Amino acid sequence: MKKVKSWTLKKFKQIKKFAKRVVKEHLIREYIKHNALFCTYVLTCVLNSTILRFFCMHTLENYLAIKPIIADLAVVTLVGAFGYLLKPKNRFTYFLIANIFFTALCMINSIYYTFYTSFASVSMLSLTQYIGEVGDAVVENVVQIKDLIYLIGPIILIIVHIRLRKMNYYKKVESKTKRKKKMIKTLSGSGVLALIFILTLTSLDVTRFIKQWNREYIVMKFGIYIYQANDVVSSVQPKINSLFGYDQAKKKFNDYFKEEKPINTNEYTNIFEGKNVIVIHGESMQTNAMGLKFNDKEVTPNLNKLSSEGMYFSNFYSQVSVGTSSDTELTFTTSLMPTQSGTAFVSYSDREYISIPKLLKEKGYYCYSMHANNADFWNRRAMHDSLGYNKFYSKLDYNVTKENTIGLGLSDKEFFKQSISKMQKEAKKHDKWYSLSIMLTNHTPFSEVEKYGEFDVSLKEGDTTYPYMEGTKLGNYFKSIHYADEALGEFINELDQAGLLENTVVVLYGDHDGRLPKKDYNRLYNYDKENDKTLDKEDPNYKDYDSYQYELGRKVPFIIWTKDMKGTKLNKEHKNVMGMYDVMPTLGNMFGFYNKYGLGHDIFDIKDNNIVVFPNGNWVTNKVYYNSQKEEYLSLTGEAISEEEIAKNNEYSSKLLDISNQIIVFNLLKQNPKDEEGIK
Ligand code: GP9
Ligand code: MN
Repeated sequence: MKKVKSWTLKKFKQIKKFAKRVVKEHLIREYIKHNALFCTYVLTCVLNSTILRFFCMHTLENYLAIKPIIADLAVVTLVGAFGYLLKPKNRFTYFLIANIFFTALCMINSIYYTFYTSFASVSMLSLTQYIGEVGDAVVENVVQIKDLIYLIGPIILIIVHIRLRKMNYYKKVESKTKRKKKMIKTLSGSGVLALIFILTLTSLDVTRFIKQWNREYIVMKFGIYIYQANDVVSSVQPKINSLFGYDQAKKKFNDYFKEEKPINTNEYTNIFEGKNVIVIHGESMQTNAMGLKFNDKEVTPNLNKLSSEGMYFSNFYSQVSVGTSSDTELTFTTSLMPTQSGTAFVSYSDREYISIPKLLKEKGYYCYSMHANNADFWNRRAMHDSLGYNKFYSKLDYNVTKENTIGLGLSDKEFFKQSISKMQKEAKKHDKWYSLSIMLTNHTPFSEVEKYGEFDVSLKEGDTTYPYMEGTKLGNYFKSIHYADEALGEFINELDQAGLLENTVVVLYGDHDGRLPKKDYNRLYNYDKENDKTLDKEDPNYKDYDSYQYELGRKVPFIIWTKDMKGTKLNKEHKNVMGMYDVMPTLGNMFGFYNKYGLGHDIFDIKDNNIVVFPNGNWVTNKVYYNSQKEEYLSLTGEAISEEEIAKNNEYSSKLLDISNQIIVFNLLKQNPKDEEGIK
């Protein structure tokens, strides 16, 4: 301990001494003087990336951000360091090439941002037809004067170079060892900058960096250069994953789908054939909010109304992995599971998918999606195309202002309002149509409480008010979902007024749970109003909300509703366990389409024999919830569960997850004419 202390002290003294020298001997001035070209190169590259952020993201947080500047400095110095290996007279060419490269990155991203309000990705290069479209548009309308400002980098570098040449700066002779030393010193400087940068990162920064889906966030925190390097890695990774093991994967795939599944008919077969479809993607909508009331007011009156008037699947789970919203979209639309690494939307958008829109298109439908966020969030621009939507209305198609924004973007109420006219337009043009509306406001962290409108989550008894859920994250979630529910209610009314519900089926799902703290649920279910705390575990009224309750509480609503369903034989609650991957087969039976390679089941076919597999290997049936990490389970009926049943379901789950992953990674649904055993 003593040794460490004296070492630290010694180092500290050394740093202090060095700092004094830097000031006294004007070391910085000296360094710049002797490394003028390198310094110009570094500064102009960092200046360009800062200008890019300045033009693209107009937030105060961004203007004041120091993190991306440190990150850019680290990258640019790292690349520049190798220039020192060259003789002084050759260095200019090296720095100029590097500078032009970084300038080009900034320019491309600047142009891309003007067009798409997001940053460019190399994975887009594979979407050639799309590049063609973009290419024309770019030349015609998008290149603006501001995109040329980045040329200032190379221009300054050239001017400095000419001046230095006049001053005989390049005449100096440097030995090989000296050049090597300079390079190592510069590399160390870059290393120190990288270390400082890494120390400033939060866990949110790291997870978002790995997922690479929120490009603006990454550029804002990591700078454009690291963003682009990360983009290259995540675009190349799926290609590497699919290089080895194709034959084995194909064999497994053929074995898995060898047996022809009988297509059973039931009382729901073709009941909605030919009807229009309005799918509503309910951001973070959880079933447990539906049953709740605060001071006699329902948290979600409109969801409750739809569920009581329609077909309500109350034991329904989403099956998401790290791709959250996008994973649900994938599973809903294709009956496949999220991929084991990366996300299908970001990494595998160029694969072949059999999807609801594609199958409906074969039946004459026009399919479109609407989401008022950046089209590149979750790579939707590319993926909605792969999933077969004819059109994707995104942020650029909506009027988004500061006033009508909540949280991540356009408020749900405004989104729905602005969507109606688009839907009317499409309905006029097409006989049969399928639309998807992706909601946004009810998104974690649920913190813009003042914008959600009044919804009281305290406990009122007579004249006394107890804080109860006020000020908790779960309490804020209830306020937020209440807002989203209100927006939903308004949407249904507006659809009705616009005549869009006449021959239409509304399909609504919660995309995943709200990722809310377990301790808040404990407070919700065990509130001790006397001392504003959670009841003691020993208290006889204490209901333990353990990790199983938490998992089971992650259910999301799934509702199929039509204007005239109330009171008919379709108007029913269905309690059999069901997952997002069962939606496609279930709707397929009702609308008359079929996907042989779907992994779920028609719920009216499989009934109480269903199993919902989660991407982490957990699974749930009507009888048991199994936790694959702990290798433990909870019987849901009180009945004992046999080891054989657990083993059988485990085998089923791991096979299903494996096949699903391989279908996507190895692009096994792509029709290959040479492949006799392939899909026909
Ligand atoms: C992004 C929105 C939210 O556009 O759909 O995605 P999530 O964070 O829920 O995956
Ligand atoms: Mn979501």
